[in-house]
Amino acid sequence: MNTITDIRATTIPDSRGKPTLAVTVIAGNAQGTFSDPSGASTGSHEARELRDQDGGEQIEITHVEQDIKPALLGMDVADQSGIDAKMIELDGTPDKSRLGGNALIGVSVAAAKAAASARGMQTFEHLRTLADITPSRRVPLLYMNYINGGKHARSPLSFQEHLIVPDTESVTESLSMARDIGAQLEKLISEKYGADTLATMGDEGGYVIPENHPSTPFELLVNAVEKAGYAGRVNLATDVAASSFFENGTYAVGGEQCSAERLAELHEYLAAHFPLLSIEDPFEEGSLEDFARLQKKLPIRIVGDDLTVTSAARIREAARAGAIRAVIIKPNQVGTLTETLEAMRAARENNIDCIVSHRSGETMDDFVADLAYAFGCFGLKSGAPRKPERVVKYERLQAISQS
Ligand code: 2PG
Ligand code: MG
Repeated sequence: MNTITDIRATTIPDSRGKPTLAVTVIAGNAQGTFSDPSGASTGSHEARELRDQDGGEQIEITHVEQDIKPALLGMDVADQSGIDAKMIELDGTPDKSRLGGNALIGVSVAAAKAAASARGMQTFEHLRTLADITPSRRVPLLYMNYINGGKHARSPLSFQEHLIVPDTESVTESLSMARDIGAQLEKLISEKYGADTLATMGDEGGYVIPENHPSTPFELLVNAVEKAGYAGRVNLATDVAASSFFENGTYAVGGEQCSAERLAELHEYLAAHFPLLSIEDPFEEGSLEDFARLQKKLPIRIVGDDLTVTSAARIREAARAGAIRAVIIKPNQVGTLTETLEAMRAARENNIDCIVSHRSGETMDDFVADLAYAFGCFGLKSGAPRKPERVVKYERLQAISQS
């Protein structure tokens, strides 16, 4: 048994320049570090993050080193469920607001990495010993967000993400297709809006265009795919993140206010005219019935993110309603690795595919690639491969899926 001998925390800047927590768990000669990501379009049921606005990141360091560490010292670092249960008990709130979801997930994932290292395993190999989850495919598809909107960009586009998803098992091929498509897209954007437009980059590395019509980004992506010579080999996807433009019962799309029915018609139009593989959060997070109505109409995957917040209970509820066929998995939404794995199991037991995701605020940590690969998830969503904190995750997936 490798017992936990020390836990250390510090803060580092995330990709938006805000301080975020990096936690190291030490077990004798082995150690693991996890640097927390942070969302901007967060679901209201996510684990509560305690950050600078709550009184300084110092609070988070204190929670890790003074509250959590004494409770975990001497525990078996490979006892993931025991470690997570102890932290949940110590926190004692339903939304992890006393110690902070970011403190808990930092320790939780760092412990898993330390355990992998103590056992002489790769992180994904160790993860497979923690849970039995039915795979969707051998290697996850890459979900790459090439045109940013919503809260991730200063853009008039309401939808948050417009993604390309190359239809291949090879990560190397997927990345090289993305590069070619990106080059064509750059030309198209520059011709249409002027070269200056290229200077702005969204949080996730995508282009930002001065356009508010919801179909324009998909038209640009289809054109870029064709010009790059990959027609028929690349699907598109979108994360609508509809909660972010929902106010007083209506949605603000393309400069107009529209009802849920009108927005549903728009989704149906987009699904009929573009090769869409999935639509994430097509309605605000409280609209389970609207999700279900759309999922019943469309043959493609409706995806829960703000709706389901990596919670096994909420995923089961969405499954019962027939509301989704895929779900976003973000460990920091729920706050521990054990609960993340429970959410993934709940999804697969209900034939719902998992898409493991980064956050819009990221670090150089590549754990999500191991998580997505370990359990044969349907997708890995990590932005456009144009920013180092996004690329590092795709490169990790490339390395482990070839080994
Ligand atoms: C999302 C994510 C990641 P954020 O909505 O899926 O792309 O954004 O991290 O801001 O919640
Ligand atoms: Mg989302």
